[in-house]
Amino acid sequence: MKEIELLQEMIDASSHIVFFSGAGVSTASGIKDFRSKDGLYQEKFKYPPEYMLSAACFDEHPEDFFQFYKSKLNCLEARPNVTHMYLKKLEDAGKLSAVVTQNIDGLHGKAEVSCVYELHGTIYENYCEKCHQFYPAEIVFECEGIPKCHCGGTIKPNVVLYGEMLPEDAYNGAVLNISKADLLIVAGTSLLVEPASSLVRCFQGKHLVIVNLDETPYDSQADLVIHANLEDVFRQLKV
Ligand code: CNA
Repeated sequence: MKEIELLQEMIDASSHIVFFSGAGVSTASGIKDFRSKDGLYQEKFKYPPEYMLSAACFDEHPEDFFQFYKSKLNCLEARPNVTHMYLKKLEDAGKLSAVVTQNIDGLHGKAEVSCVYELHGTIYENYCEKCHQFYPAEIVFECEGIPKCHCGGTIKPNVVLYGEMLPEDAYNGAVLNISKADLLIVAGTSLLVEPASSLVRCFQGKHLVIVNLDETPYDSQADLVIHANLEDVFRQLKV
């Protein structure tokens, strides 16, 4: 594919690459995304999915929130795929400055990429709302009903729910790295979730590349758009 050759040339010519990932990067690891044809938004739930994953639902209907969270977002068994592993090689070669991700599955970390900004938090961190005691993800996913701390408080996953702010450190790190990058590869994201998607506008470098199955609102601004499966693209790329 001609586009893959072009992307390879851009990677070869760049030394401060930032990779901005969304749920589509993890579908090859068996984790459903939200908005594609096999995504979670095609299923029927008690409330609309945006509400199921909102701070309002966590506060008003915690039973429903945790029922959804535990049945739909449990990806403890998932393993990194070819795209995650390519990024690890790119980092080892000194060419990748950072991964900025909207994913909460921890797969970039499992691939041992060290510079990862998790804009929407991670399922692997969970804290008691009352006493702030840390709990591992297994406790939350494997308990019955609402996960409770020994102090009686509710254990809250450290994932950003609709209606909540992005974590300041991750956001600032993302802005800094994207604004200094020479190549920004945006992959597996519909770019429909704000404020994460607007981070693309911080990019001032040479090449903006979008790799995604479906169209995104930023396609017209990119230097290269590849509408293809990420696995098919990244399997062919060299470091
Ligand atoms: P989204 O809106 O569901 O978009 C995913 C995009 O990926 C779609 O446009 C698809 O076309 C594309 N896509 C899916 N599979 C592939 C593939 N194999 N190759 C190429 N493209 C593919 O998800 P976003 O990440 O844009 O939305 C942000 C939400 C989704 C964040 O709040 C996440 O926390 C949330 N989310 C995360 C996960 C995860 O951590 N793995 C899973 C589901 C949802």
